Formats: sequence, structure tokens, C-alpha cells
Amino acid sequence: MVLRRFFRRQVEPDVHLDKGLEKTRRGVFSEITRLFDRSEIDDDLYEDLEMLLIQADVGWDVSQQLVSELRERVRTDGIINPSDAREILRLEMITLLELATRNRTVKILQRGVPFVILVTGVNGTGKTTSIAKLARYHQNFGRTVMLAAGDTFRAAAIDQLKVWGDRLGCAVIAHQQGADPGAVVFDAMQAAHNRNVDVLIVDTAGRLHTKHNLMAELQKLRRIMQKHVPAAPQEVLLVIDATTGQNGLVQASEFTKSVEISDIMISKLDGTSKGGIAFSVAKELGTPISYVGTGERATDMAEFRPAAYVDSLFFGEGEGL
Ligand SMILES: Nc1nc2c(ncn2[C@@H]2O[C@H](COP(=O)(O)OP(=O)(O)O)[C@@H](O)[C@H]2O)c(=O)[nH]1
Ligand SMILES: [Mg+2]
Repeated sequence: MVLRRFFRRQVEPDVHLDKGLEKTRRGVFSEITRLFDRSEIDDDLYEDLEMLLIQADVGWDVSQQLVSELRERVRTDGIINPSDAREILRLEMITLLELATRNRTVKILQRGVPFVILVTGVNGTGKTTSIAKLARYHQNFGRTVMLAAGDTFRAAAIDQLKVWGDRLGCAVIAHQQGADPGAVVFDAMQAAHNRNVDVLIVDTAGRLHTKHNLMAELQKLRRIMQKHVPAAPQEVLLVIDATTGQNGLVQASEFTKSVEISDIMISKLDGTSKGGIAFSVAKELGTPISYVGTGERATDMAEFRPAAYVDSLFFGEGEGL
């Protein structure tokens, strides 16, 4: 088997990803890159690699899997050059992420039918900020966007969404604090229809105390949406905070067990040196990762693409071209 001798980027750099993954790249991943700058492949290499992957929050199981696959490939392909082994690792990592994105459904926006996105996740993970990012993302395609303040627990949450609506120039449907989220969604569906809105993004509270309550609430919102648009919500997005690591992953898996999630956004990648979380999310949840959040502004978002993600872990801006 012929491997490329030079370790290089496969795809065009993505500035948001490069920025978001900077801490992870400068930390653990630069050490991983350096690991392979040795003269031969030995046991130390594998042991150090496993430890570094775990440090990057790739997760115990996934780290073991990657390292044992690498060992196997090196053995069966008779690889002796460490830099070739590094290339194999990179390809393995891309494949692992591709498995999770494989079942991403193609979203079709129909004219005259609002495309409804229901956004869920534990409180503080970045739901509302991610809504602003998604709004902006769809606006860039020339779509009209409306927001619905379905997190009615705190007045501040409603205000926060209104501020984003003002900044982005999208209408926000909101009721008073403590109102029934179902009533907000009902009004929003009607307004979206009347005003010919292309995309309606619905915020929700992440603080329902039991799994049962959460599920009941989201099911109720779903039924209300479906009275207007049978296919709604066409996207159910779960926001996972990258800074919460494996702990956040456990909380996220509770959501995926209770609610049918179609897409994942990993937020706050810029705030962590543990960008390896994407690999455990991909492996453990099996739900497609569709977006990553890389900052607090509406523009700080990238579509999730496996090869670009892995390349951003290994190469900085302008490097490896
Ligand atoms: N650094 C960084 N901060 C973020 C990101 N997404 C959200 N935040 C911040 O995280 C905090 C909680 O976000 P918010 O959207 O209110 O979370 P929610 O409670 O799930 O709606 C806020 O201070 C946001 O500015 C991100 O991608 N990067
Ligand atoms: Mg919120």
C-alpha cells in the first residue's frame, strides 16, 4: 500500500473550525503530531497515543479502538515509517466521524411550508446562542427566519432571544415568563404560516426535572407543530457543550434516549482543549453531528464535516496546505 509521505490537509481549511479547535490543536494534538516524529514505531508510541487521546476527551473506548485499529493496520500493511502510521490514524479518525454523519438526512425546504427546528439540550449548553447561529446560517441562504421563545422559565431567556432577533432582523414570537411553551409554539406556527416564513426555530427550556416531564413537554410541542405542518419538526437539534466533556455526553445520551434527535450541535469548542469529544459523541450517540459552535457570536459556527474537523485538529490556519 502506498501512503502519501507528507502529512497534509485533505480539504480546504475552515476558519471557524481552525479557530474553534485551536486550544485542542495546540495542546494535545500537537503532542500527537510530535509523537510520530520519531525514527520507529514502538510500543511507547501506542501507549502515549492512547493516553493523549483520552486527554483530548476522545473517550476511553474510542481511544482504545483507534489505537488497536492502528496497531492492526501497521502490522498487516507492514508499515515501518511513523509518519505513515500518523496518516493511517488520521484516516481512521475521519472514518469514525463519517459513520456518525452517514445517517444524516437530507433536509428539504418546501416553498410555503415552514421548516421547523426544535432546539433541545441541558440548560447553559448554548441553545439560545446556537439558535442565533442557525438563524444566521439560514439567512445566508436567503431564507426568512422566525424565532419562538419556548423557554418560558426565565424572563431573561425570553429577552435574550429578543435581543438576538433584533440583531439578526428576525421576528420573535414570545409570551410572558411562565407561559405555556405550547401556546408560544402554537402562535409561532400560525405566525410563520401567515408571514410565509421559511424557517422557524423554537427555543426550549433545558431544566425539566425528570426525563418523563421533558419527553412529555417535547411530545406536546411536536403535536402542536404537526397540526400546522405534518412533517414538523423537520429538525430536532441537541446542543452539547464541549466544555462539559464526558459528563455532558452522559446527559446528552439521556436526551437521545427520550427524544428523537435528528442532529447535534457541539457548542463551545473554542472554550476547551478537549475537542476530541466529537469522537465519543459520534461513537456513543450515533446521532449525526451537523454543526459546531466556535464562539459567542452568530457567525461562530461551522457545518460539521469529518475530514475538515480532523484536519483542523492536526493543522493550524494556512498550515499543511
Ligand atoms: N465560547 C463560547 N461560548 C458560548 C458558545 N455558545 C454559547 N456560549 C455561551 O454560553 C453561555 C450559555 O449560552 P446560552 O445560549 O444562553 O445557553 P442555553 O441556556 O442553553 O440557552 C452564554 O454565555 C453564551 O454566550 C460557544 O460556541 N462558544
Ligand atoms: Mg437559553
